[in-house]
Amino acid sequence: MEALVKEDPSVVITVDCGVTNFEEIERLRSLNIDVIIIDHHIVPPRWPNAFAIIDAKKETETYPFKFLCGAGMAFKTIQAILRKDNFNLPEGWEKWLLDVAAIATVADMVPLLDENRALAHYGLKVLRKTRRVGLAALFK
Ligand SMILES: [Mn+2]
Repeated sequence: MEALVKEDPSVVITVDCGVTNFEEIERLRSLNIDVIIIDHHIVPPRWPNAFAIIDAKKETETYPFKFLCGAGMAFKTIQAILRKDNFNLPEGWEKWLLDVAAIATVADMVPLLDENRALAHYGLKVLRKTRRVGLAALFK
């Protein structure tokens, strides 16, 4: 938290945490830092006062698949953003993020069904070609 605040960000995006981090989110708000929470944990009865909460388990959430891991949720968020503005990236560019989404899906032990199965399946294909040095070493 101290290292984060020193960076003087205007926005903080959490992945795989945040829905229960009331104290940290209040601190960031007090410093005029917007917080966007991307989480897959069950939203408690009282929600943190974040700028936005993206959580498949939120009661009002209509997205049909409820079991994405945090990185899976982040991947879906990136897909949604790219549908609004592709930032001049080639179509389908986001597939190169699937290696990370696949590792997170397996490591977070979410059920390997439906979209999670697709993320893991195609993510392993991307992992074979990954340019991330650490992941390539791990994959070997
Ligand atoms: Mn998780």
